[in-house]
Amino acid sequence: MLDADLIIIGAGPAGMSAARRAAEAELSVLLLDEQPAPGGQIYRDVDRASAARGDILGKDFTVGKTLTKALGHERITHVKGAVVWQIEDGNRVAFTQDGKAALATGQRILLATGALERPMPVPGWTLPGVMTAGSAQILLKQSGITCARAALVGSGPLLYLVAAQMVRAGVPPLALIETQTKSDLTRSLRHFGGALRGWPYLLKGLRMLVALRRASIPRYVGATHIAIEGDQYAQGVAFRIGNTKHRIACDTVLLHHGVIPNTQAARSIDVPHRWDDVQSCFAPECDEWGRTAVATVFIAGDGAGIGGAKAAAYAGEISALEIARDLNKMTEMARDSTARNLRRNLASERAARPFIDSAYPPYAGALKPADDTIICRCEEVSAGDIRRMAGLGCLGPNQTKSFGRSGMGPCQGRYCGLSVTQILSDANNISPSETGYYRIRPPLKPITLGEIATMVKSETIEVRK
Ligand SMILES: Cc1cc2nc3c(=O)[nH]c(=O)nc-3n(C[C@H](O)[C@@H](O)[C@H](O)COP(=O)(O)OP(=O)(O)OC[C@H]3O[C@@H](n4cnc5c(N)ncnc54)[C@H](O)[C@@H]3O)c2cc1C
Repeated sequence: MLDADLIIIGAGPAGMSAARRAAEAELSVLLLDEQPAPGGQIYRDVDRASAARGDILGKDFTVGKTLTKALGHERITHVKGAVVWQIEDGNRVAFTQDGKAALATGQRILLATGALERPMPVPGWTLPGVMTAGSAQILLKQSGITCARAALVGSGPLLYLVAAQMVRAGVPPLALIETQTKSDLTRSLRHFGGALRGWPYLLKGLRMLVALRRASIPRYVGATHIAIEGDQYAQGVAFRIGNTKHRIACDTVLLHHGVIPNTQAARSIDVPHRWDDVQSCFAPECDEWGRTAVATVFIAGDGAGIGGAKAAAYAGEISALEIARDLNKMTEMARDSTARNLRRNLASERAARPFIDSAYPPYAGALKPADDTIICRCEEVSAGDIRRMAGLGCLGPNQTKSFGRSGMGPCQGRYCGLSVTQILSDANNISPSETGYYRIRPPLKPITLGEIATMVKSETIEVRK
C-alpha cells in the first residue's frame, strides 16, 4: 500500500502548487493524475511542447513549466497515468495505472480535479465531426493536430483563446458563432469597475479579439436557433441573428459555452454542494482553506469554483498551508502570514470573474434544449424524454435512471448531469438546488473487473512514476 501525508488528485496548477507547498512544509505527497504528463488542462503536456508549439499556444501556456519543474522535489511522488476511481473513508484512494489497481492511504486528501466543459446540447451535437473547443485544444496541445474547416460555436474566453491558437497554427476557424448578446455586455458593465483589478485578463481578451479581427475571422454575435446539420456527419451550422437565417458550411463544429467544476469525486464522498446562480452550476461547499464537511478532504482550483489557472495555483497553496498546520508541520502564525499574500493575489485573479461570467452567460437554447435533442449520449435519452419523465412525477436526476436509464452509461452522468438537472428543474418549476444532482457512486471512471482483481496484490504493486 502506498502511504503519504497528503494525497493530491489532479496535477493541474492547483494540484502542482499544493504539492510543492506541502513538500516544502515537510509533508510526504502522493500526486495522482490520469494524464501521462503533469500540467492539467491549461499546461497539458507542457514539458514536451516544442518551441513552435509553445509559440502557437502562447506565453500563458509555457509558463506552466515552472510548476512542473517543482514536482522534482524529493517528497513528491507523482504517479502518472493514475486514474482515480474510488475514495473510501476520506483517506483511502483506489486508482489504476497500466491496467493494475492500487490503494493508497493519506492522512489528508486534496481534490484538484479541475473543470469540465459545460454540456452544450443543440440539435445535431452528437454527429461525428462535432467536438468541444476544449477537445480541439487537447489535440493541439498533446498531438499538434488542428481541425481544418472548423466553426467555433458558443460563448466565453476559451472560445477566443482556441480561435487565436488556431490562427497562430495556420489553420484559422471559418467563423466564430457567438451566443452572448449586446445586452449581456451592457448588463455586465456594472461589474467593469471591479474587473479593472483583473486588468491583465481584460487586456488578454482584447488582444485576442484584435488578433481575430486581423485574421479576418467572421464573428456572428447574438446567435440563436443553433443547429448542426448533416446526415452522417457535421456538414454545416445553421443559426439566426435576429430574424436573419445564416448557414456556415464546415467539416468540424467546436462547441463551448463555459466550464463547470468537475464535482464527481467530491460528490462520491458526500461533500455537500450548492447551486451557484452566477456561474449556473453546482460547486462544492468549502471554507476559505478549501476544507470540506468531510474532515480529511480539501478541494482547490476550478473543482471548487471556476477561477482560472492562476487562481487555482494560489488556492492549491492555501489549502496546502492549512493541511500542513492541521498535521502539525506548521504553526497557525506561519500559515496565516504566508496565506496573506496568496489571498491578496487570489482576490485580484478573481476580480474579473463577475464581469466575464455576466458578459458570457451559457447559451439559453442549450439550457432549454428542444425535445428531440439528445441529452444523455450514452443511453440516447432526449430532452423530451426527460420532460415526459417530469410529467410522470420524476423530481430529480436519480429517478431519471429508473424512469429511462439517463445517466446510467459509462460516463455516469459526468456529461449530461447538469443538463438533466436544468431540464427537470424547468419542467417541474423547482430550483436546480432542490432538484439536485446524480448520486455519484464508484467507480468514478470505467474500470474492468480484471483491473479490480489485481488489487489483491496491491501491497507489492510497483507504480510507474
Ligand atoms: C478542456 C479544457 C481546456 C482548458 N484550457 C484552458 C486554457 O488553455 N487556458 C486557460 O486559462 N484555462 C483553460 N481551461 C480552464 C482550466 O480549468 C484552468 O482554469 C486550470 O487548468 C484549472 O486548474 P486546476 O488545477 O483546477 O485543474 P486542471 O488543470 O483541470 O487539472 C485537473 C487534473 O485532474 C485530473 N483528474 C481529474 N479527475 C481525475 C481522476 N479521477 N483521476 C486522476 N486524475 C484526474 C485531470 O486529468 C487534470 O489533469 C480549460 C478547461 C477545460 C475543461
